[in-house]
Amino acid sequence: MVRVPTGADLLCDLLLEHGVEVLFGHPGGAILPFYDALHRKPTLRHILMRHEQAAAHAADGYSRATGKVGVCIATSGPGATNLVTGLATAMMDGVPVVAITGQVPLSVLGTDAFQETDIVGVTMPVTKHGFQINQMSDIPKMLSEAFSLAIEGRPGPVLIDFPKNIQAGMVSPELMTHLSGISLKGQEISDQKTGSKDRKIDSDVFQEVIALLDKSERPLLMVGRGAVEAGVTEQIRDLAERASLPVTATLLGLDGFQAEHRLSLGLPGMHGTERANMGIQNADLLIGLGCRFDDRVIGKVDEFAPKAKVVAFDINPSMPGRTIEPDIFLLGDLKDTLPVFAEGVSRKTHARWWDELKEWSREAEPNVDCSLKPGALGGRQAVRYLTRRVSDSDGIVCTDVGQHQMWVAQELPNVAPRSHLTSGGLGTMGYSLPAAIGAAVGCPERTVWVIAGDGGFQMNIQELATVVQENLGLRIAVINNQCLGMVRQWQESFYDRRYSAVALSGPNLDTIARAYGITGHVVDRAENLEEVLDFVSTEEGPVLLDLRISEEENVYPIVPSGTALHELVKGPSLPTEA
Ligand SMILES: Cc1ncc(C[n+]2csc(CCOP(=O)(O)OP(=O)(O)O)c2C)c(N)n1
Repeated sequence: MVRVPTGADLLCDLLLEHGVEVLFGHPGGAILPFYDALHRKPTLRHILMRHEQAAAHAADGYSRATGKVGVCIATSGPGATNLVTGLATAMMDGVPVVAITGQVPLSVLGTDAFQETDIVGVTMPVTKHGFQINQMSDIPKMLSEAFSLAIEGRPGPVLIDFPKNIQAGMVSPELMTHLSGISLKGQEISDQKTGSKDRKIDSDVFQEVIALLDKSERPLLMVGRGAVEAGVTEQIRDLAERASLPVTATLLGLDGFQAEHRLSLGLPGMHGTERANMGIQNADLLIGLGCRFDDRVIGKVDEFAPKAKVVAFDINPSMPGRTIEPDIFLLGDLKDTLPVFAEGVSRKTHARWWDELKEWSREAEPNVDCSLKPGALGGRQAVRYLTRRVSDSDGIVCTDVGQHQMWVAQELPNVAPRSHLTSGGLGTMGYSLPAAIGAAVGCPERTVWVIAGDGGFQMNIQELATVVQENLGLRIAVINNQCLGMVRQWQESFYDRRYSAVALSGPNLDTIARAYGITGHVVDRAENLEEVLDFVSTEEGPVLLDLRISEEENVYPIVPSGTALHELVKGPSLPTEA
């Protein structure tokens, strides 16, 4: 007997047609018909996450690592609301994610039914759009629109709320016939992403920018995640090399420009290098490529790049005026705009500018000794050797939020695009482990590393079970300072050492790892680090390193809030001589 497909079957088929291979989710009552349909679709892989927040982060990590749209699934009510932080994280960083939530049947919608939440309303500010399916015929159209919207312009999350009765309802023969005439191939969707060909490119503006660069004596490029998302990192390197342009890559653009390239100035902003920050403050032309000039990058807004004309290439029409007003704004996908600009750029050496830049340190903390001579393990030291392993393994690194995140940003050597995953805009603790799950599922051939703080790691620690169940060979390193390090640092520096609610006691992560069936190692001495890293690098994984460091180490440089980039504090103030 031929089985009449349900709305949920139809959704599964359409997901496959859109090129979806994997979903990250957690089931529940209002999404059961969908999970039942999934049971009939073995080609659609489902990863059972232990928490819906983690499902959203995993979809986000999958997308950042692969360049495809990540998909997450949750039930109605608490399942759906648990997605919110993950969606907000993806929204802030421009990551294309489609979230599908179960909803109570239409017949009881609006009655405070069991597990009913207006999730489209709740997520409105943290998604590009939310759809609620109201009838069977909405399914193909809304799914198609959701996938288009997620990748169109500045990418971001889109939500589809799917009432249970429509999931379970039968698709009419008329709708089936109608659908068989429509092609919804994923290819068409990805074509739309590059489909800005009919956007008029105003060549006068490009000529103006080219002329500005030609005249400029102290130019500087700032690369953001937009460049990674647009896939133009090689063109940026060629452009920079041709005109000897200094390049600073933001936290989310770190994998958009090789850190060890001779033209790299390092990270800009709050924990940026002296060379990058002083470069920005002294540049006469600053060209942003797919970066949104966020407050952590620009410091005191009125004193940001005071000598520079600022040019911003961005896909988001609402970028100008949010934090800064660029002198010239070039709206469009970098894929389209960068070649037009790059074509007109001529060869230069900017030798004098480079002499000036080299006076400022490229290293974050040049005076910190990171050699592995016997002694207590340090945070920067641990991160330096870990990130080398990431680079040597051509790996992907996912970080959490806090001091360790900044050490990674400062220490990360060359990595390929889509290899540094972190929550930059929202700064979401708990991001790293689930994002790494998404990355490992999307890129099974690559080594995926997690570098987390002990605070953030515990926010999604339950996902160790997912790692084991899915047999993902993650290398997990927890930089364990037994406290909420970054908050402690701020309390030390800006609240006169009044430490409030920052001490974390336990748990023993090594024992926790073992409870999940993961090998754990504790390192607290510098001289033991390399040996353990050698072991970890050759292990199949998963493996967890509990790297114990002092709680007192701070991240430098720092541009204190409300100050300008040139007011960066280079290191702890040295004790005054008696
Ligand atoms: C979900 C969430 N809650 C709170 C914060 C505020 N916050 C920022 S950094 C930080 C401390 C992080 O501590 P830990 O994870 O141990 O990392 P460390 O700074 O020690 O490297 C906190 C609480 C946040 N960013 N995200």
